[in-house]
Amino acid sequence: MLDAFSKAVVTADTKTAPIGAAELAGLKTFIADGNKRLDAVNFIASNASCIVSDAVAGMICENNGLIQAGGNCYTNRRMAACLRDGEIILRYVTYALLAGDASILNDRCLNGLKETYIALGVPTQSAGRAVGIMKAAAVAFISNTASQRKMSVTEQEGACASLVSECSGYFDAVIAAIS
Ligand SMILES: CCC1=C(C)/C(=C/C2=NC(=C\c3[nH]c(/C=C4\NC(=O)[C@H](C)[C@H]4CC)c(C)c3CCC(=O)O)/C(CCC(=O)O)=C2C)NC1=O
Repeated sequence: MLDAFSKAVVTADTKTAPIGAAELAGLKTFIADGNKRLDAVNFIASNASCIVSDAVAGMICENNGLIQAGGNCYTNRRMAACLRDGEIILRYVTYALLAGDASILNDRCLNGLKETYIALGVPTQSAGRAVGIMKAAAVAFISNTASQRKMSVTEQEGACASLVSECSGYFDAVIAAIS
């Protein structure tokens, strides 16, 4: 598992190079944006169950076959497994956002997930759709545009744009890994 700092060190070491000015500038931005990052992580994490249940409900609404006999969310056991997977994925995305690095998401959550899903008959396209809905919700929370749940923070126009795109990238990585 790496964070933005360890990543800079490991990357420099594999090139047997010193930490360069560009890497330091990147880390300075990481520190300067630290409070925004923590707010974003907190906002997603504290709304996690709402984000997950909304995404799974939306996915099922669009594809009712999932909860009918033969569907992969049919029976409470499978429905619970699906909601749990949504929570696991969202949790690892928030870890990556906190660390500013995707390695924990890749190593501990996505590694082998597609193979697991294929072996169990979990429809990866539907799983990708649920992740896509979670992405939209997380983006709304980071940019504080979730209509029903506004957080009281000092708002600067476009201030969280880079966090939005970074977090979107983690969700896109999940979708790519299971597609
Ligand atoms: C390290 C992190 C980690 C991950 C990522 C993880 C995923 C994971 N999801 C599983 C099952 C499952 N995952 C789903 C998920 C879904 N079915 C659908 O139709 C939807 C598309 C989707 C929800 C969005 C379902 C239904 C099962 C149970 C499948 C079965 O047993 O028939 C299983 C098999 C074992 C079990 O049932 O617990 C694993 C290992 N476990 C972990 O420990």
